[in-house]
Amino acid sequence: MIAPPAFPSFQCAYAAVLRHVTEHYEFVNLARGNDSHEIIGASFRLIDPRQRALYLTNRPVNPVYHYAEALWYLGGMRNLDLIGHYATRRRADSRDGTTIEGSSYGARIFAPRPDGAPSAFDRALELLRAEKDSKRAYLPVFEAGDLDEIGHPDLPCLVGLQLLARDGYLHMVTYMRANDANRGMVCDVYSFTLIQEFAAAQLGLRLGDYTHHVGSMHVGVRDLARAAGVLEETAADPEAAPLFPAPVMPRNTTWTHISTVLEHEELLRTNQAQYTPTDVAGLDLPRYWQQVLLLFEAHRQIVNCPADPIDQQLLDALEPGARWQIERRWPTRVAAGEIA
Ligand code: 5HM
Repeated sequence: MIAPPAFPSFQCAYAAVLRHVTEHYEFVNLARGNDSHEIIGASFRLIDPRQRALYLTNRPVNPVYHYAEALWYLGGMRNLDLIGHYATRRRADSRDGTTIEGSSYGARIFAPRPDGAPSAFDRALELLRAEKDSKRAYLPVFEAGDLDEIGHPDLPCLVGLQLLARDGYLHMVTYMRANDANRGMVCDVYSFTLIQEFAAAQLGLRLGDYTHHVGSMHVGVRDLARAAGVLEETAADPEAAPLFPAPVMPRNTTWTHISTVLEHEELLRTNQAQYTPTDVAGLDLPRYWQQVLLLFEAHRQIVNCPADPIDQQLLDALEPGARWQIERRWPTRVAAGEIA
């Protein structure tokens, strides 16, 4: 038995997966018109799951979407309102135009069950509090019923998450049936490691390792040029430390903080509120979560004030890593000459 290769950051793991799949793919997969280069069975481990962000010029990411997705999961939502606002492509996953059935993982993990029983997440935490060495704290996502309809537009790619408390650390293992290395994986690892960090805070444990196992790991043929750009950018130093330190979720983070962030997010999303950095600093939230609200405010400005650059005071109030990502993702929305 061999442990999966360990990486100091997701960025290193991401580049290694892209390199492996593009150079050593086993199959050309044509399922559902998404032609991809595929390997069967892929795993990696992150020794610092907080280092979940990419800082790559050739692969700009949307830091607002990252938090939106993680909060959508934590909120146990199926509804498109939040997720479809930050990524309109997610609307294509919906059949009825209002909900997402399969990839709304949060509804299967964090929402109370249909019979009113506590969520799988709450049960798993109870279990780990009762028997800290347990191997049973598994959060299932993929269900037998998901296979009932051939051609279903949105089947969960996540099979389940497992929490393992060992020696004061909370480790997590993710099991996925399929992962698009250049697209889904970037968001999945971000959200799942954030869920791990939240779970560790609830249990009063330190953040342990994150292990990611995938059945079909693939890179879309349409993304091969973009993957080549990432490999070129990371070739000189594949183990390079991330450009910025990772924000640390406070260990006193509670469900109340998550609800408060979601309430303010909705006000910003619907343009019912506009916040200055001073307004956000005055909210009863840890600085970590205030930073998340600053990102939602930046997005509010991007959507609602299309002719203006993002407010300079807001950019100045962002953590340097988030600011770097915003500047690369929306270079035309940053005042000329301001990109750091
Ligand atoms: O045909 P299939 O259902 O496997 O297509 C889903 C595609 O979205 C796959 O390429 C899968 O790897 C990717 N995906 C992902 O990587 C989808 C989701 C949503 O469930 C996800 N990660 N979270």
